[in-house]
Parts: sequence; C-alpha cells; structure tokens
Amino acid sequence: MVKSVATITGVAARAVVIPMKRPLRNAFGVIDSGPLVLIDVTTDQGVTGHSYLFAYARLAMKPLVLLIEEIGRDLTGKPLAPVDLMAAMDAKFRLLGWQGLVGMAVSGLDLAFWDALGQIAGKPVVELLGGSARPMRCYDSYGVVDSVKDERALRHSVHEQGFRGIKIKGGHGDLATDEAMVKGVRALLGPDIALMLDFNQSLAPAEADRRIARLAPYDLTWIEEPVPQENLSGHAQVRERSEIPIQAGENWWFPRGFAEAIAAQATDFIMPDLMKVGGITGWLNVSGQADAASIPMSSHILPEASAHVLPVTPTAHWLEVLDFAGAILADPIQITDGTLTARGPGLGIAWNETAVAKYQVQ
Ligand code: SMN
Ligand code: MG
Repeated sequence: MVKSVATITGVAARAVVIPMKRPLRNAFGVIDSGPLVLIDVTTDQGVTGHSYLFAYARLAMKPLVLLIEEIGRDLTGKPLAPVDLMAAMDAKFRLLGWQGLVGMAVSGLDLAFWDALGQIAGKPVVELLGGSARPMRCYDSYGVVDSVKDERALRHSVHEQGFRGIKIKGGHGDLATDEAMVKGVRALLGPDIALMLDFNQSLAPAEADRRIARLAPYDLTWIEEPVPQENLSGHAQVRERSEIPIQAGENWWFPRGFAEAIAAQATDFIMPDLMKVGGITGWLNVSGQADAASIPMSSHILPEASAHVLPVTPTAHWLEVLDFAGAILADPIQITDGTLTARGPGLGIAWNETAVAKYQVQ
C-alpha cells in the first residue's frame, strides 16, 4: 500500500527582532537588527515544519505574520505537497499579484513545507532533493567597511573562520570613497581572497560604468546590483561595458523574474533569495534555468536553507553567510574552513524557545 502524504493541520507565525553583532551599513542606511518572522506549519504526522523570513523592516513584520496565517488557514487540510501547494498559491494570487509581502509569505510557507517533509522522512532536505550534504564554499558578508577599524574582524573571517571570499558594500559615498575602501580591503586580504562589491541598486547606469571602470584593477569577483533591480536593460548596458562580472537576483521574484532577467542578458551571475524566488520549489526551477544558460548561481542570506539547495544546483557558486537567525536557533550555523554543510532533519531549523521569547515582539 502506498502511504498517503501528510496533511497540513495549522500554520502560525510570530515576529522577533534580533540585535546584530556587526551592523551592516549600505548605500541607503544601516541594518542594525534582524526583523525576522518565524513560521510553524503543523502536520498530522506529529512534526512541525519551520522556516523564517527576514522582513527587511520592522513595519513589515505584522503584515507578514497576518498574511502567512491567512494563507495558512486556506491551506489547512491540504496534502503537504509543496509543488501542488505552490500551484494553488499561484492561482490564488494570480489577480492580486505576488511580488512583495505576498511573495515572501508564499516563499516562507514553501520553505516550512519542505522542512516538514524532510522531518517526516527523517532526512535532510538536500537528500529529498536527490543530493547529499557536502561542504559549500561561503563568503562572509560585510557592509561598508573601514580597512583600519574593521581589520581585526576581516582578519578573523579569513584566518580564523577560513572564508575564501569577503563581500563589502559600496555606493554610500562618491567614487573616491568606494575606491579607497576597495583598495584598502584588497591590500589587507591579499590577492588570493575573492572580494565582491555590492551597490544595492544605488547607481544610475552611467555612474555605475564610471565606478566599475575605476575599480577594475582590484580584481573584484563581482559587482552586485549596480542599478535598480527592475532596470533589466540598465543591468544589461552596465554588464556590456563592465570588465567585472555583474551579479544580481536577490530582488527578482519567482522563476518568471529570472527568465526575464536571463532573456534580457542582465547579468553574468545570479543569486536568488529563497524568500523571494518561491522557496525551495522556486529555487529548483531557477537552478534549471541557470544550468541551461551556464550562469553561476549563489545564494542570498538564509544560510541554513541555502546549504540544502546549493548542493543540488548544477552551477553552484558561493553561499552567502549573513547570520541573522543564530541567536534564536537551537543549532546555529557553524562555519568550518570557510564552508557550511547542510544539517537535518528537514532544513535543520529548530527554535531556541527561550531566546525566541526574549526577542519576540507583538
Ligand atoms: C543584503 C540584503 C538584505 C539584507 C542584508 C543584506 C545585501 C546582500 O544586499 O546581498 O547581502
Ligand atoms: Mg546584495
């Protein structure tokens, strides 16, 4: 007899704000805490699927909690089959549209569904996907840095934690500010550590051209989101003139968004965010697109879940390490020799309830 799939019995969400050890300055301000929304999906098999979303801003947390729980009410009683559930959510939101908070809610639910499936199977999600847990190469993700003030931290990332890549942020000042930072950090890291620069969509194409040309001597691995994410032709223009590969994707929505970006030849590399691409179900679709188009694919935040999907991504490139959730996880990520390995069962996400209670907000 074939055992029937599990059934969803309930969905709950709550908000926590976690202080950050290392605030992240970017072109538009500073991220000094992690506003996270935690998702729990209960099933009739006695397991609860977990995932979390980074809400970007505190004001987005309450609406996300509400959306997740409302969508969850509709899905309660349905079989725990993430591909079928994604189709149901696509149909539900076809007219309203699902870019923005709705898309994040959908993606977060998908992650929790896969986590529950993994737990029921007693396996890490990477094994359900046909892969195996293996060490994935990571870069450590910084904001704007000062090569003097941040020297200790940068040295710790490279020498103690073994990171082979460092990302820093530009666009907060003029070209001279960016160049001085990149020059200082490259001198500190030496020639063998990959260095990436993230503009967070802050430049117009002509200004991006000007800055990238000046930064060419510093052997950058990529220039990230030089122009606003929706300006695909702007990305393509910048890419055409750039000696440094262009990276983008953390703000493109669902597999369709990537199909459009790839068709527009917007970028050399892509880095979908699991919470905007449609969770694991969306990621798998994009990993097929990236493979077919020979585009190296990296992750964006959510390191725990990213460690499960990158091993089954044929063009896997770099895993981003930005640890927003460590303080509320029972088993926070551990970097070994600059790599992260997926842990199970499921996505390996379990709450430290004492810490959750400490950081929970209403
Ligand atoms: C980023 C985005 C959102 C939160 C933190 C950091 C950034 C990155 O664009 O690529 O890390
Ligand atoms: Mg970025």
